[in-house]
Amino acid sequence: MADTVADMLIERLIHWGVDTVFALPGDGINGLFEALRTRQDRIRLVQVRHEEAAAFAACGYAKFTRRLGVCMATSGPGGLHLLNGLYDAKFDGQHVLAITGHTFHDLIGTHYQQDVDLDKVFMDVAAYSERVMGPAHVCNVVDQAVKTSLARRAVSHITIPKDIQDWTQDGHRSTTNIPQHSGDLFAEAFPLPPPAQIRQAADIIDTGERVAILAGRGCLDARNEVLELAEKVGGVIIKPLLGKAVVPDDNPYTTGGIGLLGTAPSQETLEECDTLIIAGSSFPYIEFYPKPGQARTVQIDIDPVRIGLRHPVEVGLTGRCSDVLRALLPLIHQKTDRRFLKTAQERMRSWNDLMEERGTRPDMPLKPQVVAHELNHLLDDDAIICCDTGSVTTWAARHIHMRGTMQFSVSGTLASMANGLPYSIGAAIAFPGRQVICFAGDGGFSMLMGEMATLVKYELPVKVIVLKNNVLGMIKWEQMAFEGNPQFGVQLQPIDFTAYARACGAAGYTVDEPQKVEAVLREALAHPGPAIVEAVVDPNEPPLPGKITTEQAWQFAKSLVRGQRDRWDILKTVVENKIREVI
Ligand SMILES: Cc1ncc(C[n+]2csc(CCOP(=O)(O)OP(=O)(O)O)c2C)c(N)n1
Ligand SMILES: [Mg+2]
Repeated sequence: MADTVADMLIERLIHWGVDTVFALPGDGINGLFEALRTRQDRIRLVQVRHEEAAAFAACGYAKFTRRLGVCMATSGPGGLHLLNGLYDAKFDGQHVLAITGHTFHDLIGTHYQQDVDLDKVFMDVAAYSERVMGPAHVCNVVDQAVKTSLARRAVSHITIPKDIQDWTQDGHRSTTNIPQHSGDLFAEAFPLPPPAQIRQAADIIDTGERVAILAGRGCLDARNEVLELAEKVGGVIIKPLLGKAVVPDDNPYTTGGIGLLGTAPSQETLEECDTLIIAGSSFPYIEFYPKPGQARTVQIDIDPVRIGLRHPVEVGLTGRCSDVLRALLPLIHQKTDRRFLKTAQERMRSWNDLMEERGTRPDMPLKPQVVAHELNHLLDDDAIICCDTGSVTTWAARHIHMRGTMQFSVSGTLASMANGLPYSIGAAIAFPGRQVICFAGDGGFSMLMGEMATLVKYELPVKVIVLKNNVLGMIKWEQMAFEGNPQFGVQLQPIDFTAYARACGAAGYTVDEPQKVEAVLREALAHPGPAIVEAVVDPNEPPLPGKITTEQAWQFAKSLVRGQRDRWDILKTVVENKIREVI
């Protein structure tokens, strides 16, 4: 039988090295599914329960493997469901290809069923979005979509009307569309700034006395170069969350994270530096950068558009962080003054003591930090941590420490809930044998919890740690500490996640006592299949910033006065936290 458009598309993807597609079927993509069915030995379908999870899984897969992530959804609602996961990929600069179906080519625009022009809908999220018009078109479009995604670290989208997927005849090839003219070669760009610019950057760094290095996700493959830079300049490495795995957390040159969920020493380092090197980061929270004028700044980024995005920059170096740093390092003089670094290290010692104290609290109700802290000790040196969005992110950011070849990700710039579980599907599919952890709140987890069945179906031994506080905790604290309002609309109807895990065919564990956390986690981690650990934690534990501002304290007090219903419990928890910090 002659190849169909769908066959040609899947063949071309295989040609490009794609071996996994995250998808959920529908009548708009039955042609494509048939092409997948007949090529199961070369390309794997991972069937999810919700298309949003397919897109998140593709994004997680791309983040952890650096390969193209591919997801597929049917026409209309299926494609629309992909959107949030695709925006996550767009925002965090991940190469993801989405393939969708459309209604019959000759009924488009007639209010026919599922007649959504997804190529138009996806125009904002995708750097490339095209509708395949026939057999002679498909190869050209696939090649451009793949190349655009890889080159721009972006989302691409291809939609194909359902009947066209089955077409085999090529009666309408235009004469100029010479068969096989489109090439499947991706020639990656390796830009390097001109030597004079690198020299200029080196001079700025040389004159600095207090150097801070903000090392983001663009440095994930530049650990040695970043460490060498820090060593040479006696600098302090600060890691925005997407760059958490750039250097291990116990490295003496780093003060860990930054932002509301970061450490106080990182914030103080940025407040006091006279020179800032932003490397591969678009860390969004502008208020945490040095005040404009305070520090001379050099920025390295693969995307020139990002230079000077958040902070005024004196010299911008466009290129990969590893390449640019390798060119820059020989020009930088070794500094002998270690005072700035030493101060940061001393602060880090007390910060770590504080975290140790917070993470080992014997109090009831169980503190969420205790769960993250205990988990940290039990993780493999190559574990992959997929963190969801909420106050859980704070606990993971502060208590889960990177070491060895561990990888860590969150929905960074989109900061979407529900990414954690699908990311872990992408990670576990890509790395069988590696420990994969999903660390989520009860709100984020319940959004896409149907994907537990996906873990079971594909025997993915992901361990899902759900911090159950029966509240959209992060928002509760925002309402109080940023707005000065009593909490509203944040309470969650409790779910028995352990019973749910078992209902899906996974193992379920529950823990609500600090003394039992280690044993329960140990047992769960040793379980050969997927499992949920439901940790019932204190809903009144605030994810306070490393350094609380007077404005936040004031708003917080105001919300309590205005009728916050757990005010006494909250006050008690906050006051206890503060007292512990002082003692
Ligand atoms: C898709 C989506 N909806 C809403 C939000 C706003 N939001 C951020 S964190 C959060 C609460 C998360 O609650 P939960 O998962 O229970 O974690 P917790 O904060 O309680 O630890 C909400 C609603 C978001 N970031 N993403
Ligand atoms: Mg919660």
